[in-house]
Amino acid sequence: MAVLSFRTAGESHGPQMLALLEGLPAGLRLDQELINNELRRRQGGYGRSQRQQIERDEIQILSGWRQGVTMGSPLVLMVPNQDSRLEIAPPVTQPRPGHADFAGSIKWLTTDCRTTLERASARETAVRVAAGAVAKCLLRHFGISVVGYVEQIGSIRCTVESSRDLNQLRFERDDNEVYCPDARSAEAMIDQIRKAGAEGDTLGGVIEVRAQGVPPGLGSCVQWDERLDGRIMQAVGSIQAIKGVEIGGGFALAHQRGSQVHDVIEYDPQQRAATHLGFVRRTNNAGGLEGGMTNGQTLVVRAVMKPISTIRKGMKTVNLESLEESVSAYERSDVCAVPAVSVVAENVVAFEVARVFLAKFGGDTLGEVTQAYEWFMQQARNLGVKPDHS
Ligand code: EPS
Repeated sequence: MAVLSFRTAGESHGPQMLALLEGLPAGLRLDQELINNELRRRQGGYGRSQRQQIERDEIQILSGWRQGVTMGSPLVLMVPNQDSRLEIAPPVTQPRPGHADFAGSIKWLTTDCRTTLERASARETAVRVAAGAVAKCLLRHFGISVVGYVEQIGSIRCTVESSRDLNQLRFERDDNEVYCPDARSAEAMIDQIRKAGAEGDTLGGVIEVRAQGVPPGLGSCVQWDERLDGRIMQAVGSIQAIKGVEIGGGFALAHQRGSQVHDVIEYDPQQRAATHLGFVRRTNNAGGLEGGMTNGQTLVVRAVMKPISTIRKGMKTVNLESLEESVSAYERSDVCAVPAVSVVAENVVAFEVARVFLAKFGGDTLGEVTQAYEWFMQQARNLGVKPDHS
């Protein structure tokens, strides 16, 4: 059995974006409507560019399934690009500060930033979302749900209490154009985006992802690259324009003492059936991860997105052909893509959870995975109650 993984291919203005995904067990029903819904949400959000009026992202699964069910073979996921014009797109010689344009042009020894920007583009996140949505088809089979939303845009920040019900959060998030679960903050965010756009500028923000129903013991403390916190930081930190990732209390923990930060452990036998096995943590500063392993509490991941680097009013740069002072290139741009990034982060976190889930419970068929999961949960529930858990 291959480890659950995916790689992507495709250019922003090429014919399509692609992902090759492998490591799923056979027998898993893939829900195209679920996948397409995530793709639609990623295209949306207040502040998106005219490009999203051209694109109509819909998944095509080219291999690895039959009659709607996985076969244990690699999946090829394809999202066509409607704005496909790679061969005729003009060169770009004025690198945008903050974009991959400059560093990539030096790296590939060219004065044409298009060599870099076509692949660096956040268009690639369409297929990352598709891969994550496929992973969600597995997770929901085991009662795991993942929700991402916007917490801050520009200077407008809303606080989402840790006790909020995830379904309620999702419902309120889906009720406005910035995917923020607080309606009043959402209005103020929209206002800020409108103002930034009118001034030819862009805005960043903060997104949060929560995953509930995740069993304890996923990931590992044994090797650095098996620690789930590290894997999540890599997966989320590699999303275009992300500049920081936090788990649980994150950077705010620096200001407090250990006794204030760590989540005390209690036990309530009435709650043994839940994924946290009756071990109650009244706070969740750890964000569901201790020692690189899930502890049965809700996973909490936060990330900051810098403001988009394609700016209508332009920024000072150098023309790579003439080496003269110039203004950064502009064709069109999102004013704010923080709502879209909340969808991307939700789906990449889902993928990482599915990866460690299958690392622990993996098998060739969904039946084997289910059996391994149920056996483990049963043993874990008996910890302390029934001494022999080997
Ligand atoms: C992007 C630049 C823009 C965005 C694109 C990401 O593309 P274009 O240059 O065609 O206007 O629209 O995002 C998407 C196409 C998308 O689907 O998210 C960039 O430079 O990263």
